This record gives sequence, structure tokens and C-alpha cells, in this order.
Amino acid sequence: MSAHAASGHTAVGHAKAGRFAVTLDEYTHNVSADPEERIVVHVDMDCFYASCERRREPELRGEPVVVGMGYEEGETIGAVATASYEARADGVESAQAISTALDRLPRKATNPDDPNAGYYRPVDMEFYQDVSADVKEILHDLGDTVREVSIDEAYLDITERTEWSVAEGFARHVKQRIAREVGVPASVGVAPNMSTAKIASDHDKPDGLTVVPPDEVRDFLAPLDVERLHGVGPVRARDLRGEGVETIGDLAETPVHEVVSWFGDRGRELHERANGRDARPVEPRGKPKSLSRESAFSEATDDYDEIRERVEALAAAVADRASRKGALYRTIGIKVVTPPYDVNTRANSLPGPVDEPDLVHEVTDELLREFEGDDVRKVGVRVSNLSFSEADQSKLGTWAGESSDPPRVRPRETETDPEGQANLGDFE
Ligand code: TTP
Ligand code: MG
Ligand code: MG
Repeated sequence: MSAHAASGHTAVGHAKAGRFAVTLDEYTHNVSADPEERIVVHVDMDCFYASCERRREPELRGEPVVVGMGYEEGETIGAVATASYEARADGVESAQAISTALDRLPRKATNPDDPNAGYYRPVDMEFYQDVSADVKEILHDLGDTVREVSIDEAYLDITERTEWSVAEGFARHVKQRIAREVGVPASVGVAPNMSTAKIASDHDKPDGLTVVPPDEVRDFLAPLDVERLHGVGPVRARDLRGEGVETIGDLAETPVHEVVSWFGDRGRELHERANGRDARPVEPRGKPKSLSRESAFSEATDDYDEIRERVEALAAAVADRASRKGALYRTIGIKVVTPPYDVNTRANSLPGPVDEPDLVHEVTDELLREFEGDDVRKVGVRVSNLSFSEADQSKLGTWAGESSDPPRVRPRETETDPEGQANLGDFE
């Protein structure tokens, strides 16, 4: 490697340099024939809080809906969390002062005869978190790896699950499962990397579905406003426009050293993304604080045997997932949702952390008794207060151990011992 190339790498200054260099080669020499090509999905729910409100209040479908704070009479301070697309057509948007929103879209409750008035609802985070958990549950079921980014957003790597020729069907399936099982709309983008997938999910909102196969990435990105690039906010966009850079294509064509002279190392990254390159793997975020599983009945039921059976199945699924992740739990709980949407949670904590599927069954069964005879629309099981064994998490997926002890790599010297070596495979 020449001294020049080497100093180019140090200029980037961190471990990513090597990855970018490799990816650059892959893309320039071997675009779609790369067997390692990834298929990345980005899911972002449409006007999420408003869609949650519509789920429990179907009369709000098709109407302008604003979720926020401070709109009650006598209140003056507050902001819009989100607005339905109908309300956006009237100029209402996230983070807007509530007084501006009320100017643009009067409130139905105080203007009942105004045909153009809209519905205002207060923020109910607990409910939205609950809906979000249901969505994420489905996403974890569908992706090889899932990175949850926010309450209504996640990336999935689906490389092992599908191929480009049927990626659109896969994306449609993601949307349909969320719509059918959770009752809220999502927009989905599919692309060979995270950056492009995020732009794709936003491309055709609401209810969007945009697939960008590897050989179409550059043509897809080129005409888009440069502000669509994650990392280019209003300030950088203004700077870029000052330099004559209006579209992502313009940025892609700008020599990288110029972009670096404007934005430093961040400029290099933006230039890469504008060229449709982004080597970040879809990695799960940290370790979970709890593990849960939920299941809704198609209609509310008071059939206690049916409810108990459902809880038993969920308890087994959660305990299994905890074992596979190497998680020990101290708290075991249930959730019972009764009509119209009352969320009841009950939990018991144990003296110490365990990995005991039978205990999850017993504790949840006991907690459920309180609800015998009640109408129930949904049940859930959760283990929390988690602790993790020190084992390498990436290996746990293949570990079928039955105790809570992590698999141990044998001491180095046994590797030279023929018998020891034969035994090394035990844990694989
Ligand atoms: P977003 O995904 O940014 O927006 P959205 O889902 O409402 O609309 P879109 O269809 O464009 O995706 O944010 C998700 C939720 O986060 C949103 O429903 C409400 C909340 N939120 C705020 O509370 N304040 C904000 O400024 C923004 C942007 C979002
Ligand atoms: Mg959203
Ligand atoms: Mg979002």
C-alpha cells in the first residue's frame, strides 16, 4: 500500500476506514454479483401516535387527528407530537406549537359545527409503547437481526430469509402482518444497506412500499433532495445549496475531498451514503431489559380455560427465548388487557435470578387467577430484571445448553491434546 493511501485511511481516524475501503472495492468491481449482498428493510409506522389513537377509536379513521398537549381550554403551552396525514394537509406538523395547530385546524370538540375541524387527543405513552411492543414482536419474528431505532422504527436484516426477486412480496408481508395483527399502518423500504432503506421507507409515505435493488440504488437516490439524506438537516442543506448541491446525486458527484473540507469526517460518511454505500451491519441494540410475548384474542373472551392455555403457551415461549439469549430473570409478570383497553399488569419477584421455564409457568398461572371470569381481549407474559451470563452473545444462538451455565471454551492447552480437541465440538 502506498504511503498516500495509508495516510488517506488514517484521516478517517477509526475502525470504519477499513470497512469502507473494502465496500468501495466491492461496489466498484462487483456490484450485484456479490454473494454477500445484504437485504435490509426499514420499517417506520405512519403518523404513529395518531394511528394508535385510531386503533382504539376507529371513528377517527379518515379524519384529521392531532396528538399533542396543551389544547384544552385555559391551556396555552404545548406542542404537537404528531398529526394524521389529513391534518398535515391543513399545515399541522410534529413539534409545532399547539396554538399554531389550533389556528390551522380548529378543534372539533369546541367547534362542533365546523366541517373542517379536527380531533385532538392527549399523548398516552403507555398505550403507544404497548402497540410498539406488538409491532416489534412481529419484526423480530421476521428479521434475522433487528435494530430498534425508536418507538415506531426499526431495521431488519432479511438476507437469509429471502432474495431480491421476491423482496417486494416479503415487504408486503411485513406490512400486512403489522396491519392485521396490530391494526396500524407502516411504510416499508428495502435496500442493500441501512441508509438507503431508510430513505426508501420514507419515499412513498403513508402506507408506502419501496424496493431498491442493488443495481438501482444510485438512480433511485440521484434525483432526491439532498435533505432526504440522514445526517443532512436544514443547516447542512442550506450550506450544500450554497455550494450548488441540491440533490443527493449532486452530492454523490462532488469530489469527496470537497465534502470533507465542508463537514470534516462526517462529510466522508455523507458522501458515501449519497453514493449508496453504507457498510453498517444491522446490529441489535444493547441487551434487552425485559423479554415479553403477547397475544390477542380475535374477540374478547371470558373462557378461562382458553385464556389459561394462551398464557401457558406464552410463558413457554418467553422462557425459551430467555434461555436462548442466555438471560436469567428475577421478575415474572403477566399483562391482561380487558375491554375497552384497560392494561392490567401483575408481577412477582424471586429471591434471585433464574432460568426456570416451570417457574414461569407456575407464577403466571397463579397471577392470572385474579382475572378468572373477566372478559379478556389480550394477554402477555414478561420476564424482567434480567442478568446475562458472560458468554459471547454471538455464540448463544447455536448453544443448546440446558443449564444456566455459559458454555466454556476449554483452556488453550487442551487444544493440542487430541482427545480434548475431539471434545471441543460439544458446544458447537
Ligand atoms: P415519526 O416516525 O417521526 O413520525 P410519525 O410516525 O408521526 O409520522 P410519519 O408517518 O412521518 O412517520 O415519529 C414517531 C412518533 O414519535 C410520532 O408519532 C410522535 C412522536 N414524535 C414526537 O413526539 N415529537 C416529534 O417531534 C416527532 C418527530 C415525533
Ligand atoms: Mg413514523
Ligand atoms: Mg419514526
